[in-house]
Amino acid sequence: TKTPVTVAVTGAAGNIGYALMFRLASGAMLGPDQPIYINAIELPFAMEALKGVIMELRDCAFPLVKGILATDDAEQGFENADYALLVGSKPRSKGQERSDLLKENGGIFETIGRILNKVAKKTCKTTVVGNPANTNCLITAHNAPDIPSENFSSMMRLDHDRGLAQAALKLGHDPQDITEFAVWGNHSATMFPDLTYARLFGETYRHTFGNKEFDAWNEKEFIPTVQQRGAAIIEARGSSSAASAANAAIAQTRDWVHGNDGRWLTMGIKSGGEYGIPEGLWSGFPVEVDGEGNYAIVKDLPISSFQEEQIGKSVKELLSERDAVAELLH
Ligand code: NAX
Repeated sequence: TKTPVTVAVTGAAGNIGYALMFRLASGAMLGPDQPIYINAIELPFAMEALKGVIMELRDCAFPLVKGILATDDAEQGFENADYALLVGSKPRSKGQERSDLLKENGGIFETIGRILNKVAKKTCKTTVVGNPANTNCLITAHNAPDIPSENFSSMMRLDHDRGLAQAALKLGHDPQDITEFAVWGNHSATMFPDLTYARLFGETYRHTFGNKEFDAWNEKEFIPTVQQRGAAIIEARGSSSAASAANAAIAQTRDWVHGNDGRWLTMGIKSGGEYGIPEGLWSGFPVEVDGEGNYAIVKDLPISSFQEEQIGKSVKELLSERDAVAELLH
């Protein structure tokens, strides 16, 4: 049997946390043969709610769970962590400026980065879910200089899976039938879900769709639907996506660790300047994973002027977010 690993989760008593904890404990993230310790980290005011979540978690009697820690002390929570899922973040309050929200959340992730650097394993893999996820991830990695920056990814998988699902639904196929799809840029309404290279059973998606009709549908329906999906869910459900976000956090981390049969994924990762995306930004890219914990950006893709324009819009937003938190990045 494998040695247990430690998974730290912040925001464990929140909406996403409530869906995430049980999937994690069931083995959906690290596999059915990997025992885990779960360290649930919350703010002091949410500790009572967290107690309830953990009572339920115990009541599932999951065989893989070897220990559960509930704490509002992040140093204790991240101690020896092998994986960190950073979900906890402050929602925008009424009338608050976006730049103030960025700074406030940036402060949270600055602290978490320092603590990870100090107490987590140097091999710890971190997935940032809390918004603005890409910029929060940049801040966390920046403040954890002893952990390789490749070990920090921001969650773009929900956007990826939303795109796959819409594209598949349109042609009456299964999401798994579509390959070579990815989302570029920021996890926000500026993201660019990109079907340019997508294939359906080897044939291009565009061709199967019908060359003539594709562009209009892509630009008027597909891209806006994926970009606005989060808002549409809030409108319909009365609160933001939680179970699908938890699923995406599990899926992104699982595929990063265990691989996924050569399919492209979207992960928010540090740019090395690829495809004109400025070095040091965390952006969505098409990536491939090797099943041993490594990923690489898909290389040498031809980029059209339409793609360049779409990617550019989102990159501009990422740059302005980075500017807004510049004081946390020295
Ligand atoms: P909730 O407000 O329900 O839960 C957040 C929880 O985090 C709360 O229980 C809060 O006490 C806790 N928390 C806040 N700061 C913390 C800290 N410093 N340490 C530990 N815990 C802390 O929000 P929820 O709906 O669960 O969403 C969580 C985050 O995910 C939000 O920032 C949200 O915007 C973001 N999302 C990101 C997505 C993505 O694709 N990257 C999609 C879904 C979601 O919108």
